[in-house]
Amino acid sequence: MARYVLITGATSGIGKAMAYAFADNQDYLILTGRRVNKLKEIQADLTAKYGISVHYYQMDVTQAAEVAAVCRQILHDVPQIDILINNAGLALGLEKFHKYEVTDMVTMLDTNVKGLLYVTRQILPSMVEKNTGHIINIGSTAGIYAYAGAAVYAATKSAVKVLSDGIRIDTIDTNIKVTTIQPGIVETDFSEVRFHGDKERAATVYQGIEALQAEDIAQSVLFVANQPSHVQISDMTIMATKQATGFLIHREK
Ligand code: NDP
Ligand code: 8X3
Repeated sequence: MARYVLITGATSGIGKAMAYAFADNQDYLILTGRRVNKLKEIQADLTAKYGISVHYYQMDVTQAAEVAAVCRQILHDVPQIDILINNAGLALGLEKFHKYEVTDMVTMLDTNVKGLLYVTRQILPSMVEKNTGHIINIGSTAGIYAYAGAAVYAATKSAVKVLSDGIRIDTIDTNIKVTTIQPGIVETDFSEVRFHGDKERAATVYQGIEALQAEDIAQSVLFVANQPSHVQISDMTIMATKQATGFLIHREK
């Protein structure tokens, strides 16, 4: 039976790839992000290709009041959210802590941690009420292994993992599942965003290594979401083959 899948940050990269993977699985989609033109394009394409129901909403996860209003609207427009994928996130900068732009640090916390809290706090009560649902949070290998110049990004992804664990404990007497997905290096717009639009510098991140692609993560998430009701995958870490920790990567010259 088709499920209603809400994805935050569905305009590009892993979020967009997940939209296509779940659409191919004949699930219904609720796509959110800030760039509404992208959401509109993706909705049109998915509807044409897969003939499924796709709703989209502009939603900046850093804005608590906006998140509350949009989530209320979503819960009014669709019967329920079966799967919530907290994917919206970013790194900004790669710099020693004592030199870091404070605004970049705060934006990462606001997006990766507070954004996840705002959305989940709005959606989870309806799952508890229906005694069913699955929350899938996109963490990172950075949440396991801190690396140079990324103390705050790593801390936000560590928080994602611990929040997932805490929510799993708080919903233990329900049929709700909670999963943290921890990808390693994935070739998306992530590095371009991190380096404030510097495409050349962003490209160097993926040189000499066959990085993961957004579709690889999407297929892993679909696998996690398609387990029988008694199977809860709590955590999944996915690295490139030539990657051993968050930042230990073997590059071919
Ligand atoms: P992209 O930059 O391609 O995608 C990021 C998505 O997050 C976009 O859709 C963007 O949408 C959305 N987003 C960012 N800020 C906000 C906001 N304030 N409100 C709503 N949406 C927002 O990168 P990825 O696909 O790689 O990143 C997706 C997730 O995966 C992130 O949480 C990232 O930390 C995580 N990750 C990425 C890895 C990688 O190597 N690429 C590895 C491990 C984890 P819009 O700008 O339209 O709002
Ligand atoms: C994003 C990938 O390389 O910054 O989480 O850990 S990395």
